[in-house]
Amino acid sequence: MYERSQQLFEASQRVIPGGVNSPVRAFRAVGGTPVFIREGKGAWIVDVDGNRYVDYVGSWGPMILGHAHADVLSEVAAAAARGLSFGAPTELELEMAELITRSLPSIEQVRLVSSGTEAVMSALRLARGFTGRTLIVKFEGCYHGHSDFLLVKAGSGALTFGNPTSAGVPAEMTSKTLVLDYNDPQQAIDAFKRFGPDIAAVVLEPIAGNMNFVRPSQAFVETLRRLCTEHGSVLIFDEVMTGFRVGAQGAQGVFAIRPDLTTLGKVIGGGMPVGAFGGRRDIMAKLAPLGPVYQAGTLSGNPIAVTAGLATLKRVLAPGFFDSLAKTTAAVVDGLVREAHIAGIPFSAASLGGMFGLFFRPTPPSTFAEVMACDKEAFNRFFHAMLRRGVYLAPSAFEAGFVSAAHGPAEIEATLAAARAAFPESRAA
Ligand code: KE4
Repeated sequence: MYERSQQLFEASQRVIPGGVNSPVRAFRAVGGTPVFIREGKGAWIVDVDGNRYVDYVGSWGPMILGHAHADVLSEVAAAAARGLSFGAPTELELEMAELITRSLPSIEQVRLVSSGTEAVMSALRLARGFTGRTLIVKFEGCYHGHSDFLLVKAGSGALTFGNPTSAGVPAEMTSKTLVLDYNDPQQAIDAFKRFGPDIAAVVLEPIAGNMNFVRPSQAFVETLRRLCTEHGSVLIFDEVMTGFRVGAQGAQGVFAIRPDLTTLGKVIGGGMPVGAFGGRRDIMAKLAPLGPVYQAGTLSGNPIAVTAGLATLKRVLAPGFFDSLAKTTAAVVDGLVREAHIAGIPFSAASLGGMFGLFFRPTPPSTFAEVMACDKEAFNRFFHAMLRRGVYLAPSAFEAGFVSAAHGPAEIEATLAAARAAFPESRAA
């Protein structure tokens, strides 16, 4: 069933650390051999052994139109024929910046980069440069890319500064990062009481997709907005995952919160490397070449990547796109909950737009601790039972899932039929 993937994985491990170019792809969280993908079309991917899967990873969010969308491919091909990269301004970057600033009113100016990590790293440097302060507040369970000062876990006691979660990150790099509990407004209030004048920025995933799928309470996001306003700190919504994924105006539209800076990625590249950060004009004015905060990138705004992103966003922003996508996502998760209950499995799910979370616990979690208490082993058994039946879920109990516009009744039926057999197999032997 997976012979060719196994061969390729063995060979890859000889020349690529762990055999993969990004750790989560190695299946270490779920066990087993990662399947190597040969091609994708619409909602489906095919591995090198010819096994077909309904894809709920979608390259971790970008493939919101589905794989190999004909119109996107033809626009990318036409752009490629005009040259791949110039390192000079192009009209395409203006078109992308105007589309983003039109779609997200909190973004008055925007800078394109090549990844989400780069977007968040740059936004935080900009926030520090703008405020002249150093402290950063983040939340346990949120992931913002692999910049040194964000690879941090909560300090030993409440309101103590973070410790590195990765080797190679010196303690002083995380000593200015305070890690608080997601969805705990009081703790944020206490932190600002103690450190407010020194806090440069608060950064959060406005729906946490890197600890599965956790929605913030309205009180939590409103409290953060109020605290940042009162103390002159920069509120950063990391919408790399939620931007143009949970709705036309991202999570900031869902919660009606105007962040000072927003980071974007994934969908805005349509599968090609694009990230972005932007927000208040007075903050963006501090950025080189206008101001003293340096940031740069050889392939920032690359015309081919931007073409893929524009071709994707134009279709995503068409009237009714998210209504239809949200209906498909709800049909998938509601069906899974129904099948789990028929099988007598403690299971719940949550979703917004084209993003969802699956939990082996009776109710959706609202905190990092509750996510950590989910039955991870049951998920891992379910993951493989679904994989064997042609459904490709995110290979980790702590990752969100993604639906594309190409998912339809056939994919939903295939998914629920697989789940009907897989849920009983999620029980411990
Ligand atoms: P990238 O550097 O991977 O483009 O973006 C980093 C990033 C920043 N902010 C948020 C909210 C993110 O979700 C991410 C990246 N997400 C992961 C999926 N959990 C990417 C998958 C991977 O690491 O391979």
